[in-house]
Amino acid sequence: MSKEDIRNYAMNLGADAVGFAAIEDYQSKKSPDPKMILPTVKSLVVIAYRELDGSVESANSRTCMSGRMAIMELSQKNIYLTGRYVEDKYHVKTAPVLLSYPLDMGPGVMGLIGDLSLRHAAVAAGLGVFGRNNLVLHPRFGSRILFTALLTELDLPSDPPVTEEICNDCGLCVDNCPAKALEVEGQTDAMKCLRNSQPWGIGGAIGFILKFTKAPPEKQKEMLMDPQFLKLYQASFIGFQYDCFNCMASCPAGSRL
Ligand code: B12
Ligand code: SF4
Ligand code: SF4
Repeated sequence: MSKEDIRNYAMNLGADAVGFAAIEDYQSKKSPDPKMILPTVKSLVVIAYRELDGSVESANSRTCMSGRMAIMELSQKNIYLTGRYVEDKYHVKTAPVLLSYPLDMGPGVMGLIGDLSLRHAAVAAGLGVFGRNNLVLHPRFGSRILFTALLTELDLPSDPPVTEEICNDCGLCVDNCPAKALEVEGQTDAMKCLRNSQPWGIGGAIGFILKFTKAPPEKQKEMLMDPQFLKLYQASFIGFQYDCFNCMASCPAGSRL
């Protein structure tokens, strides 16, 4: 009863799919215990949004990122509204996990492990299965889907898992990864992916600062007018900016394509 009510509520806000997982069905070896987020957690509500095909496939990286930022904004608002709806109606606590960040930037983790693995949460909530690209493939939207989650104190059973084969093992994701980050099955080389997909991320900023501090004053002036600095400046207020969507865009899975 509460599952359908919550699903309808989130779908009416503009989500593309909603799934539920009992907390014991969420298994992600490398991730922290979800009780670190909400000690009394009993279930996860996983809310999914599809990427626009035209933004994911665009050769203009600003267009790709515009589509992503639009989902970030919608999903951020919706996770709050859904959490507030569940708290008010069912008198339980809820805690949100957003699309990508904030992330734990502490030693040993350095932004590479989320507080909750949204891919494993999505699989446990019956929203899809892992593909060769290490993304979760949804039966209808394929790889072009993103997740947020709400931890709740509601005692809810998991939705049935997806049992159909969605990944057809065509290898297009592997071949189209410019960083060669998907060569080993079941493992994304995070550093190779990061260098290629987030050139204006932390690595880029550290590299620029190191060069800048060693440069003579005249060179420093030049460096501040360089497109590299201007892009880093933009990233400093926009947030992480992805420059590569190839493993999503090249994947033919999903019946809409
Ligand atoms: C940190 C991070 C990254 C890091 C990766 C670090 C890592 N090893 O996971 C970097 C920067 C490299 C990255 C890249 C990308 N990311 Co990212 N990322 C995250 C984030 C914030 C945390 C992930 C995490 O906690 N990983 C640590 C643990 C869980 O990973 P792991 O146990 O080692 O599992 C890995 C493998 O073992 C394998 N795996 C695990 N179990 C199984 C089971 C089977 C059967 C198989 C085949 C594989 C497999 O999958 C994982 C990939 O390395 C999540 C959001 C979130 N909170 O979950 C988004 C997220 C995973 N990213 C996402 C996306 C879309 C991307 C990119 C396409 C970039 C972009 N343009 O958006 C690329 C794709 C890279 C790829 N093909 O794997 C989406 C994935 C959506 C989906 N449909 O699956 C997420 C869920 C964001 C979201 N809210 O939707 N990301
Ligand atoms: S985002 Fe780009 S670099 Fe990273 S794994 Fe996907 S295709 Fe490769
Ligand atoms: S591109 Fe092909 S091999 Fe890669 S995940 Fe999609 S269907 Fe699977």
